[in-house]
Amino acid sequence: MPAPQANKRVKNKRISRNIIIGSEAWNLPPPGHPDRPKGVPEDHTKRWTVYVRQPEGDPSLTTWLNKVQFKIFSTYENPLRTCENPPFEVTETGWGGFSIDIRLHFQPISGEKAQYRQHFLQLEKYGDPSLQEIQEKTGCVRSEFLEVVQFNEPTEALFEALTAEDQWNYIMPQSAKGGKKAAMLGIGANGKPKRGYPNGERSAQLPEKGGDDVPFSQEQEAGLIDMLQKKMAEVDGQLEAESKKKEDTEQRLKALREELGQAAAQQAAQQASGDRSRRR
Ligand code: SLL
Repeated sequence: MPAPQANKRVKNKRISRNIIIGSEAWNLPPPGHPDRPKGVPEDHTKRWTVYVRQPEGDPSLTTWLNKVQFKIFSTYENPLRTCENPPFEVTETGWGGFSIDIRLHFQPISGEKAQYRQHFLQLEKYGDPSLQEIQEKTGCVRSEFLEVVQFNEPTEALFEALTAEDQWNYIMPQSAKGGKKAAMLGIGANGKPKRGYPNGERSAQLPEKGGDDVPFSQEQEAGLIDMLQKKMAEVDGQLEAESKKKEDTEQRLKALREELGQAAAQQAAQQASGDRSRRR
């Protein structure tokens, strides 16, 4: 197989990744308080952090995310803050909230241009009374949003990276990974179920054949489709039989109605002739 390219796109594929963009703000001890950090301007009442991270348990975002820039309020020193590595976050102190421009720079293999997001740095309590009570008690105000980044027709190199197993390596300590039991359960070295082809080729497609360490396969999928088709044929048969029954019942009903109609007509005719004879 030729090496995956960063200039060739994989047609008709789209891969999405979720990220969380958020901020946390904490109350600072007032000026003069022994716990107040040194060097913080007198008028600053909060310490805050703005961040971009992956939802817990999601594949690592560094596979596709190269760098994050946070453009904070212009009065701060060096307001364009750049994070080349995770954690992608900025911590500062201040007194007021403002809107932060966030620039997501993708890995060069993606061939994607930077994307922009915005996050309002919320410092004050918000939400319903019960939420505000928690914010009051913990002294922490958090505001988070789930964002989706979509890669339409990713480059071959990015597709390869986004379907690789090592994206979960950050979760499991080395000692807990792999092992015989894990292999039996179809667990890969990263502690996640094995995917792709047994020969190691990666794909979003199911492998052809199953095995001890391949829990899902095209073979198994075909078996399932076969079973479902048989069940569908069974249900079709039952439906046909029921339709036939319904038709028969309708026929009988029609015949009965006709019979009844004739009997009633006869009765009416007799009654009428009786009336006539009585009138004479
Ligand atoms: C606005 N919300 O958008 C206001 C501005 C700026 C807050 C809020 C301290 C900055 C620093 C700080 O918290 N500024 O020390 O440079 O107009």
